Amino acid sequence: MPPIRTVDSIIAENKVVVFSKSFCPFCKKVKALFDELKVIYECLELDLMGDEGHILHQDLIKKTGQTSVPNIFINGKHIGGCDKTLALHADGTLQTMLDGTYREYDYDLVVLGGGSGGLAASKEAASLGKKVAVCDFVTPSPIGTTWGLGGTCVNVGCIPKKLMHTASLIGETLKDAPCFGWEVPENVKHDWARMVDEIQTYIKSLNFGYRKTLRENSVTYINAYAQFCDPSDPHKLKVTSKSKSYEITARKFLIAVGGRPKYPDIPGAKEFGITSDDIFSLPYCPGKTLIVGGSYIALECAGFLAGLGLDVTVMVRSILLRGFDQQMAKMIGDHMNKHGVKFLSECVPTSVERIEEGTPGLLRVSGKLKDGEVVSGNYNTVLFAVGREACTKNIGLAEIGVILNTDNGKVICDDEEKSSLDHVYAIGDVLDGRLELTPVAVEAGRNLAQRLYGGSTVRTDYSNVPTTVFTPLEYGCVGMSEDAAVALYGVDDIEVYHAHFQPLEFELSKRDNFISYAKLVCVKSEMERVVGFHVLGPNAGEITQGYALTLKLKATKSDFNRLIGIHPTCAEVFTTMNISKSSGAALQKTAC
Ligand code: FAD
Ligand code: NA7
Repeated sequence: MPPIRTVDSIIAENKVVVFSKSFCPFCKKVKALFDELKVIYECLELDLMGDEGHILHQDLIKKTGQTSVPNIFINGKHIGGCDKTLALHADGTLQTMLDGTYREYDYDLVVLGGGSGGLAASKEAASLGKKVAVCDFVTPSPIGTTWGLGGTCVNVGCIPKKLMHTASLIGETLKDAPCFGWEVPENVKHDWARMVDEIQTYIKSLNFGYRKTLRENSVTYINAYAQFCDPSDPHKLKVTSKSKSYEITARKFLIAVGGRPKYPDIPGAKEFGITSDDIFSLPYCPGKTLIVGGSYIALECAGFLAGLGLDVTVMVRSILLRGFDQQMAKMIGDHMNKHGVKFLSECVPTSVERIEEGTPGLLRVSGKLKDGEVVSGNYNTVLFAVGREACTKNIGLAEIGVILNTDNGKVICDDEEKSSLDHVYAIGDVLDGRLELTPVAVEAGRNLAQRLYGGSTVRTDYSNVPTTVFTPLEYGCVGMSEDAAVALYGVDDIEVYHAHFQPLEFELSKRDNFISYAKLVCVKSEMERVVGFHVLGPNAGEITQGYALTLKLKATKSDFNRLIGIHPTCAEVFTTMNISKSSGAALQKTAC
């Protein structure tokens, strides 16, 4: 009689064991995987082993609690069934188990940064059964502003920005209200402190909601600053909270630390200036404000501050909205100027001095024009919007071997957000060469988690991402600027259809008469495929979101022509545009 085999004796004698049934498709899948990986394994087809098979199966159930097959062991460690094995293969763990380099970690995944991208990725990974932690820590701004969980968008970006933009639009609507029969008292005043208080209360409710959702999704929230601390162990992280410092390990890391505003290197900038990190919680009205910078954060802040009735000047080094369609950028600048925003063009700041204490106090700002002329002015507040820098300094990434772009400190990754280290990934604002937008970070985070742990192969499609600049007259766009399309296809292959339109809601007050504008940039040689969509007008974001799909689906101008509009809306202008730039015909003016 041969000695009676037990599950324990079999797994002790063999590195890899598959308890299988010959007809089971899941068993076949696992065996095929091991064959493909050229793994030598002991396979026991329990259904073909008579009584011994039955006894072994009962023994297996007792040992593992698992009734189904396949039931897999590697180096004596119980792995589980088919799904578990495939998932371990997908995230690279199976290989480490097979080649003997397997190591137990505190977490499967640690995410550095609890912003838009980090939160999305961590919840998705946890929902796929992984042990996940998120480290999030807000370093106070130079004037001491700090905030809660959720990152830039929720605390010092999209959310408070759009709410302040809304506050300013309400002011505009109040001016129109008498034309609609409302009796509005004269000298209606805006209360800055009340607005900030309401916005901050709302944001705190969002911070609370994020903490709750992490708990509900079994993601560990570590309110601490995370740094790789040991170049010889790239799986180890030091986390430093307000009260203690300790180390954790993880199989994989996701860098989602975002960015923070830059300051120009001039005297007084950090001592007396503020940035978008401070404006949304500023407890006092900023008063007469100088905004330095010509990009979208500068213009949006200038727009809502002016809309709230403040005296606003924008100091622009070169052009407005670099990277955006320059015809649209000029229209935005002209519109803002008409509404009282002053522009100090081709000028850079050289110093900021305090000349009066107070909240807001008084500052003297000096600057230099392009021709060398020195200018200066007094302002209550100076807000710098001169770009953002990736939060990758001092977190030990380069030391563990992660390659960063030396110009901007961002993490260089492949098309699957993997860095130069196999177990380190990056998404969101810190990922080099991608758009800095919340939905982009969220999509990348979800897709990455699905690929790492859910067997997905879907990559994030970074093309044709719609966006909106929330200036007083909003600007929405998707696809290429006219300038970029001409550069790529050549001027002869581009046709632009355009129209000015008047939103119905502006008609009674005759506000911004026919300033709103729409254009489609089309490639002639591709049956006038639309490669650029641009709209300047109320609710441009809402309009652009819907039409963005048409660019994804490669719509042509004739598709737009065949689409029936919704009347009376601003969006319908895109269904009726028939004047092309090349025709030289007088610009169409459409009332909605
Ligand atoms: P973040 O949201 O920045 O999150 C990173 C988190 O990591 C932060 O909480 C940070 O404190 C933390 N962190 C950093 N280093 C560490 C560390 N070492 N350890 C632990 N934690 C760390 N996008 C839009 O789509 N629409 C808009 O209208 C819009 N408006 C904006 C307006 C403004 C004023 C700004 C500044 C940005 C705006 N954005 C907008 C951009 C959007 O906010 C960002 O693209 C988005 O927040 C990026 O998400 P993220 O996850 O990459 O990083
Ligand atoms: P951007 O988009 O990087 O733009 C920075 C702006 O600031 C741009 O107009 C620059 O002018 C200007 N700038 C840069 N440095 C200076 C100095 N030293 N002095 C004066 N002006 C300067 O930054 P934002 O802050 O608007 O937004 C950053 C990102 O955050 C953005 O991509 C969003 O998605 C989220 P330039 O055109 O270079 O002459």
